[in-house]
Amino acid sequence: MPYSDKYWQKEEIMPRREIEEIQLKRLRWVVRHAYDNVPFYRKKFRELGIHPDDIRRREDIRKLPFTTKEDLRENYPFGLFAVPKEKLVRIHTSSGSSGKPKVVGYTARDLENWINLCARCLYMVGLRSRDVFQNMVSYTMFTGGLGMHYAAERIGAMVVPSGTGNTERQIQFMLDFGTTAIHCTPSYALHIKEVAEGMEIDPKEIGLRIGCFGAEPWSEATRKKLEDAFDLKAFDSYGLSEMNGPGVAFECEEQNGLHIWADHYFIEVVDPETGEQLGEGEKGELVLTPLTKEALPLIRYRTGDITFVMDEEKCSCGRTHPKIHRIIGRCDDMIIVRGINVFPSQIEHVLMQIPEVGDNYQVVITKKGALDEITVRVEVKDEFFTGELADMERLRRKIQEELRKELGLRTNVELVEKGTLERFEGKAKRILDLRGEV
Ligand code: DLL
Repeated sequence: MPYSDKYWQKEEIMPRREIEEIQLKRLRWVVRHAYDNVPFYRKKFRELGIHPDDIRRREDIRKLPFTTKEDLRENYPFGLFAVPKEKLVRIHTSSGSSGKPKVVGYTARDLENWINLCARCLYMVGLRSRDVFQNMVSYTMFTGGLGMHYAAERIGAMVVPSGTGNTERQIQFMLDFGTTAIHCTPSYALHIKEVAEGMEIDPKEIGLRIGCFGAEPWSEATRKKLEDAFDLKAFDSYGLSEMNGPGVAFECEEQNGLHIWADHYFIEVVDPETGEQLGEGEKGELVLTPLTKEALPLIRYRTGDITFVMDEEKCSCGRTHPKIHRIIGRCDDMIIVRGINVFPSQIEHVLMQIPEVGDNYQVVITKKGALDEITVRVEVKDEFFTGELADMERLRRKIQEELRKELGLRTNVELVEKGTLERFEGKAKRILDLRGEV
């Protein structure tokens, strides 16, 4: 049994040099595996005049081609798989914004590795066998449900597989079963808080200790809001279906950056425009190569997620794996207004610090002539909704000013009553891009 109250894995604390040795060994394996078993890669490698034997040092990864989301879609469903179908034991999909979903597959060994990595994450944030873990994400094609479910079981926690929806019942379960840890998107956690308050239950009374929140960008201000409301510690969880699902990177007790498991993923950050590799501390697109995946060995996969690798210094938790900054946004979520780049997470960060602002907002992007305009629709907390026009105008200007200070540009702000905007059980869709509309 790899997990117990007294044990954590030696892989988490081994010297960086050893991690790098493992990386090289596994990189060479995965490149050879892809070349031998995926015609797509053999063709690409030949076009570039490279061969798996050319990978002698870790730096040689730069010689390899990137793999994109489009490559996965174009090879729908199983075109990039490296094993025959009878070796697969499960598939999941990731629904993109358009077209065919991306299909990802697992051999029995892939599943073992994945469960183990997710268990590492949960153990890292303090989940133990005495905990009750309520898993409030979708259990179907989304990787978040089954991925974390098996990991919490492996630690020996009692799992409540409640999935999404029926929020009042979720809260009742928490109270009845003595839930101590929850897993959901941060936007669903905000919704749970609101519903609990509506049921006249103080979220603090539920008795939660640990919140694992991920699958979408969220901000430091939202963390504070959730921690204060539920009296728990909130940890950021990052992953993507193409790299198994959750369990790629996770915050430790320090809550300052996410440890990314370098014995299973080779990490690069590149300039999204040029593909050039960037150094530590430089913000760019995260590129990942899974080092142990048998079913789907994607080489230099462009995640589309913006972050940077944090300083080398050893983390106070003792783990030696590098850390990435919380995801700042996705390349395709970036809004460019009058030459200024804006990520929705920056808007969220400002709004969640303003006491009068409720938990829900929406960002509408429109075109006025040649220029893009941002309108931020904000729900006002009941207790601040006075109905007095002058009060509302004062608040509107205040929000506009706070946003201007952070973003460096003027936005339109529209105040709406609590309950006006859509609530989310999974990943929130807070951006409404109307630029394509006439
Ligand atoms: O969202 C896997 C997951 C499940 C992660 C549960 C964490 C918890 P996909 O549906 O394939 O997989 O979506 C992956 O979601 O490329 C990011 O853009 C975004 N994302 C995931 N986690 C975070 C996070 C799952 N912590 C895509 N912060 C990724 C910001 C995140 N964005």
